[in-house]
Amino acid sequence: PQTIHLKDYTPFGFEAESVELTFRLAPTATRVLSKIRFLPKEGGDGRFFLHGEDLTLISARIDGAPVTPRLVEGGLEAQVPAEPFIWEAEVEISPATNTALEGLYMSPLAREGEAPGPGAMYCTQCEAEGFRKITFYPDRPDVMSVFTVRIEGDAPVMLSNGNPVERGDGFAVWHDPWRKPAYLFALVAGDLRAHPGSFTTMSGKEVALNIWVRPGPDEDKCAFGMEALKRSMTWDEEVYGREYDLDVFNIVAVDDFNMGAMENKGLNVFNSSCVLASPETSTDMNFERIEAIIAHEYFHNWTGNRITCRDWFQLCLKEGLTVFRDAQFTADMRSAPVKRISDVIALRARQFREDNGPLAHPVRPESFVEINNFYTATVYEKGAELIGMLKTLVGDAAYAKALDLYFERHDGDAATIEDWLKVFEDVTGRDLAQFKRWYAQAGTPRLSVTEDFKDGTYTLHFKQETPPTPGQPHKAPFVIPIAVGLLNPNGDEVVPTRVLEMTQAEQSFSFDGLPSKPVPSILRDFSAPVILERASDNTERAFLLAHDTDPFNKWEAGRALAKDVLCRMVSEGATPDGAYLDAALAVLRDDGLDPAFRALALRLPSEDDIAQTLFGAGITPDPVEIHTARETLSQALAQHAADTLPRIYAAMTVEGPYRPEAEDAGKRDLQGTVLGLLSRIDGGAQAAAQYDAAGNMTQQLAALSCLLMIDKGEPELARFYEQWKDDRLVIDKWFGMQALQAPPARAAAVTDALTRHPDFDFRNPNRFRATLGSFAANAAGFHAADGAGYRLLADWLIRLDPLNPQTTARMTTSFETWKRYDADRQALIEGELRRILNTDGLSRDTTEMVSRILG
Ligand code: BAL
Ligand code: ZN
Repeated sequence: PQTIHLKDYTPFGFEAESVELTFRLAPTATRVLSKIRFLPKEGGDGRFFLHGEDLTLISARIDGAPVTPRLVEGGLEAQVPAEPFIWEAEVEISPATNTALEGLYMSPLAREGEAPGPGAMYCTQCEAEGFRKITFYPDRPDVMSVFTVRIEGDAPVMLSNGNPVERGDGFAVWHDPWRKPAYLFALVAGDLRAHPGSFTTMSGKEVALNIWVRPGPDEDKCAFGMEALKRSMTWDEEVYGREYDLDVFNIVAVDDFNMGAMENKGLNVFNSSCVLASPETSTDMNFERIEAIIAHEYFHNWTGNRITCRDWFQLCLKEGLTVFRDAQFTADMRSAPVKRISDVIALRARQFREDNGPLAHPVRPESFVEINNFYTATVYEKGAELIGMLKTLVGDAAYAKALDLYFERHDGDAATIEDWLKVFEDVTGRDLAQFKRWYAQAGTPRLSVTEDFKDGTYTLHFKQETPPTPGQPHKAPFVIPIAVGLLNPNGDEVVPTRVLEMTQAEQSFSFDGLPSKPVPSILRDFSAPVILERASDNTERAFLLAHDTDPFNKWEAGRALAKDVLCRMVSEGATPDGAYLDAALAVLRDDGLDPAFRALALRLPSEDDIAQTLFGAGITPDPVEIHTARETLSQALAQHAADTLPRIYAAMTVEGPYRPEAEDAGKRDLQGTVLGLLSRIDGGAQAAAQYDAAGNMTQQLAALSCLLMIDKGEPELARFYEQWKDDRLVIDKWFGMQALQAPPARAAAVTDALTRHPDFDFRNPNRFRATLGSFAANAAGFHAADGAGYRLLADWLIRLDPLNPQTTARMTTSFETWKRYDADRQALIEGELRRILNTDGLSRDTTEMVSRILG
């Protein structure tokens, strides 16, 4: 397959002034007619190439005269006039058999060889390169045009981007006045019901809002999403001054979707798991995630749609910024420290893992084979961290000015990272050349620090080092904003937070006039995505856990303590550490702390996190031993806190009807954590009682999870299935928790049995991820020494690949950590990776991923 390089970027030689599309919908023979006015650009090379995949060309015309274009790899070429001209084409496509879920497809997927059911809807997904499966087109984000779309068919609801123009018997016409790239095109048609709403923008314009779902129980699950949308619209006006720009904003929920959601202009399409919510069927975590994703997609209207990307190498331009904006929104709606801590946990679990393995790549990659493989934690989450660092470095006021300038200068553009950084340079006068390295160099910097104290002066000596990553053996130093505060030994803060700007490979910073040697709190609020290395001891960690005024570092101290204890239990056979147990108990009992914070502080580092840490310290991790150590420490904490658990459990009971608000959710979270500990000493009695009494999914699922954790819960699992068998999103949870929580020795067998369940449709990405993805996250089960887990996952990846390459390729990342493990496990994994790679007809997506993982 062909590798595409950033350095080879050349503009398209033609403007697409206007696009008219007509869809004549039919499940296996949809006709798409396109009429596009192209203008040759000055200095263009005149080569007229249009992308196209899986299309049957029926006819083509230029300025009304029939032409026969040359069909070439990935599209077509034609001789065109040197003057503006009209290109017309008619193609045929088959949405009903499109299981890849890119381009135009139908959901629910029809059974093989059968026609789609009467409730099936037409739906599109065009980012990144799905539009070329709809018609021949310059399918690249820097080609922007004004689209008019006519949909012909018998569906009661037919939607596209922009504003509705006309609706008649068997047709609907939509016009989007905003120029956009083809990846933001969308069409939806089917028997859908609207949950309506409305919003008055800051300039007084009325916008009609709708969340569209299939008729039935989903209709009652839209209210929360609608309110979240309105909150997002208000927030973007108040915080970024961004107003919505169409008469309507539509969201559609679809069950078969490769991603979480998609920001198509005026017509967002959502994976139903990321928009539908009710207290009975959704957990607090689901509610929070739905609110964040609705905000994310809505915020893309400005950061992504009004200002888009010049090419796919610039993906982080819209994604990093939009993730940063949705995190700010969640922090404002809920608890800022809890949001920050949760984000850092996720960053370390996904991005640090990626950055420290064979798939490491820069936030702005320089080459790719398949762009779908670069919708990664690095582009998204590390991309957002870069925005956060930039804001820390320039300050809030300059950040706000730079954003205003960005919107003013680049509205309507397909922009680059250079454009983005230039607005900051112009506003602040800073040279950001060194900062730009964050976009170009992969890998997580290791920031080590030593200290000395003499005559009232305390000095921190920092050293940064970034390990080699694929294709990048040597790294130049980064600019690292290091937020530091100092505490007196009595626990008072003696120096409040100050941002040190490190630019050299080694650099020292001093603080004068101190009465005694302070305790440092370094990298407050996780001010940079680095691994901080500092010789510390558990006394100091316990001190910071008790006294740090920075909530992030307070939590971080507890986490470092737990991690140290767990790593010593695994590598030295140590027993659970008394200092840790005392510190954890103190947090549990501290009613002055936010319950959500306490829940986070009591959660032990994940097994994967411990494996990564041990590997970083030169120790080969054994997943089963790590699992055992984590279980042992949890058990010890349960016994240590036994007298306190019932009081906290009772105190965290939320009275009154369910509300998804952060305050109530935090209490339920802590109650769930306590229930986990209680279950280890009461044999699951309290969990069984909670299961029976639960009036919402958060408590029902928490109780079931506790029972599974102690290898009980068979009857509850059966009852759960009976209760929810008609709700596919809840049944995803049922699949997921069994695969995730199966005891390691049985995990592969349990998962294998789940894949034989009549409800396991592996073509549905949510079900596939819920089952196989959860299994791969069951670290000790997946890495069972006999290799059964590796074999099971590889079998299913090989099976899914011909139907859905995108989801298959994404799931190969379960193998990305393979080089951490012992020689036997490495050999087993390598065998499976080679088996996948040698599969006849393997997709470009999966071929690229597996080749990169193998290295
Ligand atoms: N643009 C793909 C989905 C998202 O990041 O919003
Ligand atoms: Zn996004």
